[in-house]
Amino acid sequence: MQTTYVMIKPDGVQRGLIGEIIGRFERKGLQLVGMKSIIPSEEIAREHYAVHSERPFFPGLIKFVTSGPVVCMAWRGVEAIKVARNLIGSTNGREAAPGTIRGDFGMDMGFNMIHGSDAPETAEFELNLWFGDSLMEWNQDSINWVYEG
Ligand code: D4T
Repeated sequence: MQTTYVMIKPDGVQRGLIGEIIGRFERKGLQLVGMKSIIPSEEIAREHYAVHSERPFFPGLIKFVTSGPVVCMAWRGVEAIKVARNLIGSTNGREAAPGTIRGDFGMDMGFNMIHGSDAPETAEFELNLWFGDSLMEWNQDSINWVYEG
């Protein structure tokens, strides 16, 4: 099992898409092991996007992600990182495949509604950054009807 960090960004919250987005992860068969809504501090936003700190879009990205509430989530499942990225779709909503979150609701590169970890190391870093050690360990009975063996 893998756990991945997923975050609905301020544009997704502003547009009233929280329920729609969470429902897609839930219906897919992933297990929710962490969730909270906060207005991110500049400090945590800068850490989260540190890899982009030298890029020209960095200041705008930090301003955007700290502009209002985000929904932080941790989803668990077999290959959860890839599964979540597939549900999310490619970065630019205009090019993202229909059926994906960005493909169905997005028209922009910066306002792309949602973030998902892109590798195991990133997931570990991001889960620790946003949740520390507060993830929930629990048995979801329906899992027996999600995976065959
Ligand atoms: P995140 O990290 O938010 O899940 O998005 P992606 O993994 O799909 O895309 P990314 O890391 O390349 O970009 C991070 C974040 O920066 C915004 N962005 C990106 C932007 O505003 N302008 C740009 O040119 C790029 C490349 C969008 C997502």
